[in-house]
Amino acid sequence: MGSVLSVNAQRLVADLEALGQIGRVAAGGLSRTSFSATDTEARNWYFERCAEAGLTVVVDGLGNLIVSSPDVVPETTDRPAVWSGSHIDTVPNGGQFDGALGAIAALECLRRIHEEGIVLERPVRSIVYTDEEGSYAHLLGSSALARGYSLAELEAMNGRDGDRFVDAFTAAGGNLDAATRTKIDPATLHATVELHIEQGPTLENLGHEIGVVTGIVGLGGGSVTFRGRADHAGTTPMLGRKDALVAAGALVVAFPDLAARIGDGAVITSGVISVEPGSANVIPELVHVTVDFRHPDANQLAALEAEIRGAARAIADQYGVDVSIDLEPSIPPAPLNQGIQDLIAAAAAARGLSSSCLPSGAGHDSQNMATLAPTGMIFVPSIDGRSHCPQENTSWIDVENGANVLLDTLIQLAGS
Ligand code: HGY
Ligand code: MN
Ligand code: MN
Repeated sequence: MGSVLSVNAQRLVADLEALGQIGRVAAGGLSRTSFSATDTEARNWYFERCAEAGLTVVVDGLGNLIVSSPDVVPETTDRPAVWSGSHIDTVPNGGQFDGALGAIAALECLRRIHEEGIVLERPVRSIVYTDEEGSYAHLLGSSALARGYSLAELEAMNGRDGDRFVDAFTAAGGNLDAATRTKIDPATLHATVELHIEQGPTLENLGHEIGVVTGIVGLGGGSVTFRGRADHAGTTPMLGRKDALVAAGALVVAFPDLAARIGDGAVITSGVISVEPGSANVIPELVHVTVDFRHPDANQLAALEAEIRGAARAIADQYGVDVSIDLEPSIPPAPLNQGIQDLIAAAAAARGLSSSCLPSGAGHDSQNMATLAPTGMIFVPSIDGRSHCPQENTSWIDVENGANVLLDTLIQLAGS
């Protein structure tokens, strides 16, 4: 039973524990938002692990890290490669497994293939995708690989904190010209596989060890800005005010009803609201509301976006304020490759692990990679189904099982 090769679990756990200390904040979680000093620190830590293992790293124009084993048999070097990876940026005060698990497990798989001198039919590469958490744009790094960004798009991009992408990116050493030349040729990819925590309760509730992901939710987002009129909080009668925050509040309170109109699977969230001028005794003039919305069906995702746009305009009229709606192009839902799902399920069974098929309500770089090559995802259980918070946790045995199933799947995909 089991595969000829397994991960070095002790090293994998040690790496995840070490990475889990980079960006630790007083609130108990991790803050490694993209292009921040802690994100850069984590990347440098990752570079050191690659150097230690004798692996070579290429950094693309938007900071995606693409790691290869230098001793791939020459005639296979140029064959379409098998990619595996995830992200090491986090949400503010996030957890230590979201993204990190898949990024480090992929590195561990490449290390094991490299150090055992396993000769495969095509290269295996370990990837770290930039800004998966969308500090600047949902799944920024893998979107850059799949569709690329124009300079105008990058220059118009603002972060969740209101800062400009170009400023953060160049301050972190990025080159804007290179950032517009990231789109890859799908012919260079054979397949991609990502290991990730489930970030929900399904596997734990079922008591299953491995999740075979069937598809990934479609997602859209951006911001809605209401512009009212700053006035004195004490002398301005309630009737006739142009209060941008009352309008913004009306939009956020409407989210449950808007989602209910679309039905099951529709979710809408606002995680950041900024208010200007931001004084208790001034009627808010300018309010930015972030919007994150999702649905597993592309048409329903578009319908959900239309509901949000319609509600924002109607509320602006109702409260006598102006509104501007700035949403990114939505990222379509992605069905995942059935053949790779079968490989994952077989690898789990061969190791005596229970598995079940399930969709992903979280967005992942794999939904962009699925537009380029056959793509699969492996989930492991999240304790209490928690994620995007300091309580995010996964048992080390589930980490090891997930990484071994990933290794088996990669060897199957690269070996044949
Ligand atoms: O938001 C998401 O679903 C992912 O964690 N970026
Ligand atoms: Mn993630
Ligand atoms: Mn996340």
